[in-house]
Amino acid sequence: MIKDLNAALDFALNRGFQIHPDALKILEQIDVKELEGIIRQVVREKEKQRLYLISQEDLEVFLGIKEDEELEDSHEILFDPTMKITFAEGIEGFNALFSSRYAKLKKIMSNRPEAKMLKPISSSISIKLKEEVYVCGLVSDRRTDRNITKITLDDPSGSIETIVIDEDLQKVASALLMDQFVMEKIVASKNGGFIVKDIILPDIPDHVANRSKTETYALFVSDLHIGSKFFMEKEFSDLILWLSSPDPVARKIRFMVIGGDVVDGIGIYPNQDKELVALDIGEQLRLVFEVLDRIPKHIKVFISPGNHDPGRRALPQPAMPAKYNPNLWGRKNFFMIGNPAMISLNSVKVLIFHGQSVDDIVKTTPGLSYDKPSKVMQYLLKARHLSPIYGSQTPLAPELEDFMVIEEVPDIFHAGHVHVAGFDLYKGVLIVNSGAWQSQTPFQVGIGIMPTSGLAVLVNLKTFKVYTKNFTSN
Ligand code: D5M
Ligand code: FE
Ligand code: ZN
Repeated sequence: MIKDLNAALDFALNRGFQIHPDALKILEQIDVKELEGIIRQVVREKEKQRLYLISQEDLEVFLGIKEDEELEDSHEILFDPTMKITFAEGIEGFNALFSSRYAKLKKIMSNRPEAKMLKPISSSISIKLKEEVYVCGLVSDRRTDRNITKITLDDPSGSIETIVIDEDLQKVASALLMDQFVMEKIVASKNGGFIVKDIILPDIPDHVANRSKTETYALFVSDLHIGSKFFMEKEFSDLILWLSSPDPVARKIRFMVIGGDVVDGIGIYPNQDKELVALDIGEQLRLVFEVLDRIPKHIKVFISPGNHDPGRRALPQPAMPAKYNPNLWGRKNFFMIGNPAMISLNSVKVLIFHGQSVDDIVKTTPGLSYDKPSKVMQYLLKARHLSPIYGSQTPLAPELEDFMVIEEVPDIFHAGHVHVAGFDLYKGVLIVNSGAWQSQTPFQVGIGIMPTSGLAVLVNLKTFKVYTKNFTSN
């Protein structure tokens, strides 16, 4: 017995480990047949952490003989569009949508000191020469001719064309998105035009994030694309297995957020059927449940849809309908929510948005690209809107209220969609793009997108430290 113990210990000692006498006492109790396997696994875990002492606690945690510290796991769904969607029709709906956008963003802007000098556009048109005023509205036109940029703003009272001459301001102007809300300081010039002196975005103030009292972790994933030949079934299954392992981080996970594109869907892009393993949405969702059902029940899972998921395409999207997947709706620790949604995890406010609008923004904005999705997400925070551009690739529904306005500043802003992971801290808000669990598709090969696939993103909700764990073999 002692001989076997010594042989097993040699494995650790030869790798530079020390073993605490209290740990030794535990090891002496263990069945010899299992001893070597246990020591090898503990050594592997500790080497990853670069800690070379095996303590009593390590073994207690590994063997599951120690109770976990009390980890708080309270949640609240603060905003979910599912029950608010009205399916308003036609032009009337869009008028209401844009009035709502204007009103909500003007209210956000009214916290700024300049807002005291705001004037409706209709009365700004008759300001005296050299008089300065502030106007705000939605960008309805932007054009650059030679050295000047012209921006047209609309508010409920009217429309005004303004002229940007200053070089630095032109840079700001060139990044403005169509239908985005801005405030401008303007002055009337001699020839009857209005010269822009300043461009102010709603933006977020410096933010002190809410934190969890305990070191509870949240796992962020998106873009599984289950049903696609390129869904990384092995890697994702390994992730789910790991959730039940004795790994000290895995043991602290109480929340999992899935940010859309859970399935690959049907008829989402031309000739998609050639890249599918399941040709029916019900079958794809059956596979989803088969995979997610293995998540341990002490983890609360929040499932939000993306552009590949069933429900409706236009934003905001309702939660995936129960008719396709009653099991997902029935599971006690699963929460089916819409896109976007805001949830609270131990008081930490998490804004979940699949990220469809990133495509339109990257296309029209100099300096933003697919390889830095967190910078695009930062721009959304500055615009205080998740999908400003109307009439491009991202469909917006003619709701009576604009649910895409970022009314409340989140503590964590999570998106996916572009299949490239990225993190950032902007004014105290943690920005997370969680990559994908789908390997590079032929389409992505064609346009040169190298996805970040198989990377689990974990956030310690007390410290806001981000951890990643790579589940691919390379
Ligand atoms: O989108 C994944 C990423 O790939 C996202 O940035 C859009 C881009 N994408 C995907 N399909 C197309 C087509 N057909 N045209 C242009 N861009 C595309 P996902 O939502 O996972 O499909
Ligand atoms: Fe996707
Ligand atoms: Zn997507």
